[in-house]
Amino acid sequence: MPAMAASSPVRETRIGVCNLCEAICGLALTVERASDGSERVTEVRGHDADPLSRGHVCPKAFALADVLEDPDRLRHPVRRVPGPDGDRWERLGWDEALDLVARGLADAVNRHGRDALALYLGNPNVHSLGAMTHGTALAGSFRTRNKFSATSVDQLPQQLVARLLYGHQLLLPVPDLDRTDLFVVVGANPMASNGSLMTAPDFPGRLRDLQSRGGRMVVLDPRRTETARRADEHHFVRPGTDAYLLLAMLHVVLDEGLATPPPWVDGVTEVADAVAEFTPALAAERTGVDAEVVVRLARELATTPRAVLYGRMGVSTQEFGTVCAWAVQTLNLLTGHVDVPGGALVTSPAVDVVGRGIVGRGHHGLWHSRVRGLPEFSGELPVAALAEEIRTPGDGQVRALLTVAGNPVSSTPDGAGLAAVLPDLDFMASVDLYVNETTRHADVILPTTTALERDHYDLVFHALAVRNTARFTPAVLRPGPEARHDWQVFAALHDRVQRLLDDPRPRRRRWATSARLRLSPTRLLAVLLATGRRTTLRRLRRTPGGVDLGPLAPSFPGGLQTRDHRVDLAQPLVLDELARLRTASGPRTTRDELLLIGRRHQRDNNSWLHNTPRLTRGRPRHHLLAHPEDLAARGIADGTQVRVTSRVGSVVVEVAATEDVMPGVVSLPHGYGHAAQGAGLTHATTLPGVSVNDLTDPELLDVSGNAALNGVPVRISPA
Ligand SMILES: Nc1nc2c(c(=O)[nH]1)N[C@H]1C(S)=C(S)[C@@H](COP(=O)(O)OP(=O)(O)OC[C@H]3O[C@@H](n4cnc5c(=O)[nH]c(N)nc54)[C@H](O)[C@@H]3O)O[C@H]1N2
Ligand SMILES: Nc1nc2c(c(=O)[nH]1)N[C@H]1C(S)=C(S)[C@@H](COP(=O)(O)OP(=O)(O)OC[C@H]3O[C@@H](n4cnc5c(=O)[nH]c(N)nc54)[C@H](O)[C@@H]3O)O[C@H]1N2
Ligand code: SF4
Ligand SMILES: [Mo]
Repeated sequence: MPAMAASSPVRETRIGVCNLCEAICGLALTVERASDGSERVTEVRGHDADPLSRGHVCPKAFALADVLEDPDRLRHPVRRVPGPDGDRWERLGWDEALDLVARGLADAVNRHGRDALALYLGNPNVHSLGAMTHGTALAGSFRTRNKFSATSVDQLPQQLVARLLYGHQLLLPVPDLDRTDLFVVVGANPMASNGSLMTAPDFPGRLRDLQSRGGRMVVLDPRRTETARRADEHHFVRPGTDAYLLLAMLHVVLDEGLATPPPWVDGVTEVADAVAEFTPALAAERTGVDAEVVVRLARELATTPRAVLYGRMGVSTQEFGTVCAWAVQTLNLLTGHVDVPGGALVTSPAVDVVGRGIVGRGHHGLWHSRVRGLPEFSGELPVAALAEEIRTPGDGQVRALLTVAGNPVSSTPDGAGLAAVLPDLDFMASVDLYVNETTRHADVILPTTTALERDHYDLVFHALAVRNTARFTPAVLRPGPEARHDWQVFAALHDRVQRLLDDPRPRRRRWATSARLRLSPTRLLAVLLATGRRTTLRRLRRTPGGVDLGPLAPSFPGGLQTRDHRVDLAQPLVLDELARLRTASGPRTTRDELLLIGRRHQRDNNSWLHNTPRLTRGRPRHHLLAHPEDLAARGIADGTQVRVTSRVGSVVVEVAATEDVMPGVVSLPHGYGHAAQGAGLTHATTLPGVSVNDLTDPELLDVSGNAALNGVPVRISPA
């Protein structure tokens, strides 16, 4: 290294990855090293040579650098010390903190049994290699039935349907965006979200390509979203009624003899019988979409050789989410668009988490929650049941809680109700970077390194991407001497808790887990890659931008995970739901009620990063959006404060009149309302807005147990 004048910092470019959303964009970061050896990120750009993201980034990528320097971020473990003027956070050393947490968790189990300990795993867990390799092992070692995660406020119906139809909860065909000619989007806003269960970095660019090759995008959404604006066709759908629309499309396809299912699909006659009553006329009455449009869309989907239907949050977090998820797959299957280029195909990732059984197939309803009898899915209970499991006395009552990278007070239905019962716990600990609306109730918070300080390989989103690629990104920055990686925290907690339990796991299993958790995620990854034989860690280290493994390719029926390598559409759970839907009258609203839906913005990221100035400046975006007619009918003026009331709660927020929402619909973004719940973030607590989940209802669930966060009946009045 050449000698440098002490005053001139050294700059170099390092390849990293953004782990904030499912697009997993490759980054080229400028890192500046000062003469004292300290390093900081001074610039974040997209990495042009990345075979998947091709240079794309969105404004959120810069927040990764902001997090590193954020004074609000916890850099060492802390203990909450209650005082007369509120809580104080006292610094702890790692050993002391880990001992305290292990003691608190083990005590609850020793005194009250395993189910007395609840876990909540938040969204960023899926975006961390260490959480996937080590966190899941720690969670399993507790053997509690009270395991919860963000899955049941998100994609649970889609995982359940994947399990039922394709034999594995993660075997989900991904829209072949780069080759399709007709992309029908129901309840998703990829222009803002950059895709979900469809890793599609640079969605805007891929859409431009689609449209310039003569392809079309059709959007069905109660709001004229950023995606709807770019669509060739957009139709308003009444929230929570999509099942009628999708089933009517199936009706048309089957009735008009347009079905061309592959030979490995069974149950077509049962489906034809089951959808016979779901006519386009009924769909029009319930959804607000013209019957001719429903018929035409069904015909276009069936007759366009390269076409695909795609549904996401809007259709999974609603009362008939499982029916919607099933209908989306069934429409794609019956119109011959599954497992063909330009339709929807499953990936063949370098680490095949599905085929190699790294993630289990999934199961549903093997046991039920104690209080409300809600079904488990793959060992997790619906998070809508968490508060009542803490609140309700009796055998199996939750007495201790561990949250990892999550914020359920802000992100799950009746968050305020959950916040109200957290202080009743005997003990609570959180693994998190911040004091947030949830972790502020913890006795101890254990902060871990951030994304840019740890090695990353995406075990989940390569498996859900529009193209097969593989990419290993070594840590961009060296963590500080006091920092711990999440996997180190998980390994330490495993060993300490097992030592303290009166009834630990059998010694052989304990030792095996302990030994495995001592290996770093990168060592484990090397083994997974080597045995997967598509590439090696050594090759990935040589090409930090990632290697291209080609477009998605057909793999069914061999690749199906069902026992007989066939797909049975006639699933009893779904057929029972159709019977329930037949007698339902649509969303249960009275005349003065409106239906509340959610909203994501390109510069929001669920409930965090609201303290980074770069993402929060600009036009406020926390408003309740409402149609001018609905406001006029209630004597409410644009821009004024309104009271929004649901069965569970009430909030006051500014309203913005817009014809971008369907009449009868109002919209609030989630992840706001930091001031009300007193998060420890400096800027966020001054950010206006309310938490939409103070209105959403833990009683409104889909059959899978997923929360119906969309289509919540509310009333609004001048505040
Ligand atoms: N009404 C309504 N509610 C919703 C939704 C909606 O559309 N409408 N969306 C739902 C969806 S899809 C999701 S995924 C959930 C998300 O819900 P959650 O997962 O509960 O919440 P997040 O806001 O993602 O919170 C992530 C937390 O993890 C911390 N964190 C970030 N990175 C790391 C890390 O590397 N290590 C550790 N230890 N911590 C980290 C952050 O500081 C933050 O506190 O919200 C759901 N809630
Ligand atoms: N910028 C940004 N990107 C993100 C995130 C983020 O917070 N910010 N979060 C990430 C996460 S965790 C996820 S899960 C994904 C989600 O990705 P998406 O599903 O694409 O995101 P949403 O914005 O929730 O889109 C849901 C759409 O459904 C519509 N909708 C609501 N109710 C109904 C209904 O009843 N019927 C129909 N047809 N539509 C309805 C809403 O108006 C909205 O446009 O985004 C990811 N990407
Ligand atoms: S789209 Fe934005 S937030 Fe998502 S991975 Fe890419 S840069 Fe990060
Ligand atoms: Mo999500």
